Amino acid sequence: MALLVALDKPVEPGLAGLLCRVPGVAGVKVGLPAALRGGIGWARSVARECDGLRVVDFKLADISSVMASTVEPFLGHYDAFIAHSFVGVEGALDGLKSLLDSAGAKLVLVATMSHEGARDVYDPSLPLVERVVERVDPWGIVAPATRPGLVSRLRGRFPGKVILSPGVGAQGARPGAALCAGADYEIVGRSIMDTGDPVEAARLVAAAQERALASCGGGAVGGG
Ligand code: BMP
Repeated sequence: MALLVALDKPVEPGLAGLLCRVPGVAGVKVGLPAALRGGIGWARSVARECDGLRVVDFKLADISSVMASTVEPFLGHYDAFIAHSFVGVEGALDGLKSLLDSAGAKLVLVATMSHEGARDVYDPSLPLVERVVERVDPWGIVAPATRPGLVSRLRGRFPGKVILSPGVGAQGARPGAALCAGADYEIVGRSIMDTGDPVEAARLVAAAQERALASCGGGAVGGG
């Protein structure tokens, strides 16, 4: 179970549930454009349909009180929340982490990103980001499937953290590339959702992950 389907547009009722039941699909990640267009009620209905890992991805980057009020409507409905690491600890990630801990929810910090522009600021800042990760102690980190070397580096640095890797499919990485480098989950959006049959597309991506893992000698994935 190593595939997280990224919902960046609202989907029809029932589809999230079908996707979550595809073998190999671990859960869904709801992005800001989907939540803005679908609304909080839609996002909660997605969470009710899917009994896998449910992640809210608003890439939070603000002071803690604002991040707290952003996540509050989703607490009790979603399992994990993604925030940027560059906002730092005091007055920002410390408060968010405490809130999520007290609500029984998980924090995921972006370590670096999958697009080319991540080389401008995020990549050179990786040593600083790693220090933030050490201090905040999130459940998981985001690392790019497009650059599996960085996934390996972060896996070595943080053996106990769950690694979520976007960039498979539309951004060019092949299914399994990040899993073979040490990620627990690959996040896949458009190459599943922008097809005529997202359920079948998810099945195909999950099967491709399995084949890649078999050939790189990867073991059970989808840690938590
Ligand atoms: P797609 O498979 O369509 O490229 O979507 C990737 C998903 O992963 C999007 O929801 C995006 O917000 C997210 N993502 C990313 O692409 N790169 C990152 O570095 C971090 C992300 O969360």
